[in-house]
Amino acid sequence: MKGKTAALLTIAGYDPTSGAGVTLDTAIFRRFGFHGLGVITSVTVQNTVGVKTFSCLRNPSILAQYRALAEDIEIGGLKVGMLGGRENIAPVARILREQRRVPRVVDPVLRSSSGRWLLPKDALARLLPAFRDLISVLTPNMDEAGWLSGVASTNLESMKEAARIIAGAAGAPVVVKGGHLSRAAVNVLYDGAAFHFFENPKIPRDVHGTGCFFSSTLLALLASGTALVEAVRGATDITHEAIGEADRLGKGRLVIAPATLASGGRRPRRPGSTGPR
Ligand code: PXL
Repeated sequence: MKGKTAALLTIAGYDPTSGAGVTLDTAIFRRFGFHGLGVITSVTVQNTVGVKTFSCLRNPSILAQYRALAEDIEIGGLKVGMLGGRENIAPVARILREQRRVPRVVDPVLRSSSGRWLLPKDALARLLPAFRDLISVLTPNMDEAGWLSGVASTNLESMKEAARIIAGAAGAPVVVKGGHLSRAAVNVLYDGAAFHFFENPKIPRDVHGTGCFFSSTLLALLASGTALVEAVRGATDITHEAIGEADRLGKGRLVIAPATLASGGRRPRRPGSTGPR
């Protein structure tokens, strides 16, 4: 008889293109052999060109959606993406507290690439205090790291400083994703004691959803029992591959290709990380 397959949960927004958000995250969980559960925080109206508008989902509430799943299904790990409104911060903090025995990845989605705030700016200051000591790892991009830390992240030194400040405020390790650095794509992990750097050549392609892809992949690796540094290395390299394989869906940005999301999708061909600096 086959054993029970573990389930991973994403708490995130709905992107009708599936280029990001809950439907991308659950596809990634399945790629790694997990069931994919989703709690929707917000509904966006968008296409590959950009986000036109969104609304924060109040009914059914996040907690009602979550309770129905948690009373029935064992959750092996969870990821938080777009929250969509300040009213979603407290219920998500409660869920993170309830699930503190499993890996919890928080991707602080603050703004779309097309420039729309996906968490109202006035909620920004509440995020880290509310989630303090409830997170396994936090995954801001360079812009988000700047807004969360107050240190504009433009190069490795400022990414390190921002990571240290955010880790202190969140009580958790932080990966600052450096896909927008000018020379190479370098992710910087601060684990509370040391910095680790994960480098790949830059691929000059504009791909939507790479932040969701990275954080969901990281959760799947952590939930598979991979230690943090190795999981960040794996997620970095798998995301690099996914960017190389990305597809054109509409008139705007590229999206992650269906083949990349296929069950048992390809693993990275080579180690793409550098040692500590
Ligand atoms: O890529 C950030 C992001 C995350 N989640 C949802 C989104 C977006 C950007 O548009 O729509 C639901």
